Amino acid sequence: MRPSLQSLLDCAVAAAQAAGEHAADEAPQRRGATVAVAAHDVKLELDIECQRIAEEIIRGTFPHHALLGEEDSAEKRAAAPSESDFQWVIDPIDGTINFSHGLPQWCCSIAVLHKGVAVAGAVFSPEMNELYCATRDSAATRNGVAIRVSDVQTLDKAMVFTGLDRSATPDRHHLSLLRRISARVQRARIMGSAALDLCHVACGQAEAYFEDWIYLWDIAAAGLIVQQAGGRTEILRDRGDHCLAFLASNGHVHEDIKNTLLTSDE
Ligand code: LIP
Repeated sequence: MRPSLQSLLDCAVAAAQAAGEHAADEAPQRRGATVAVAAHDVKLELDIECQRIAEEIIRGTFPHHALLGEEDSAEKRAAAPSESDFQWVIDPIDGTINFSHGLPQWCCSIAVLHKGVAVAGAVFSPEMNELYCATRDSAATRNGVAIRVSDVQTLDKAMVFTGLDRSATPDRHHLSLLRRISARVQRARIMGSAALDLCHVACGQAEAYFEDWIYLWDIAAAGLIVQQAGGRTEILRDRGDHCLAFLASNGHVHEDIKNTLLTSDE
């Protein structure tokens, strides 16, 4: 029997809260056990611990569902796909570098997809004391209160979140995207957590989020939350291995921000 959306959401919330609270409890070790995986990026052993906590809760309720997590090994990624129509997508600590430096802008993000479409999601930010939720057939909420995207209609009044341009090359700076967006919008910001950036769009605190070379686990739950808050999301490019160019907005500024992104100035 197909589980109800509410039962899926309840499990996502329980898993996100357990993993997030574990990370918060272990915060004194936040600078420990970091592995530099790339320029400007780190991995924490705590990421792996938190993913395992979330997976245990999910498996305890839905033992036959598929699991995809940011910390999965290459072998697990290469394993034969599950036969289940349901796939859980886990980012145990989104905003890892913020977390490792003691900044509160980090969260645990958990979504569940049915046949590839997000149907329930939870984003839990322990140090900001915020829980964002949505299912495919319910309004998005923050701490149980319905949230909605803003009515801002034009880019010159828009706050836009983005990240470092990971496609940077020797002749294309990490901040080229920020420069391009900044020229057109009221303010552009790099806050370091895609999931929380998207939740700020869902709450009407910002009008758009865009990032290239971002992963499915960073945006799956919060992308659904934006949709259920009346916003719009779009995969501008699928780069393979769950890596995307992803845009979300309040809907009103979507085409303008998309044109800004697709119009190269280099
Ligand atoms: C982070 C994203 C952020 C991006 C960072 C990093 P992580 O996810 O949330 O938007 O700019 O490079 O990918 O690695 O902290 O889960």
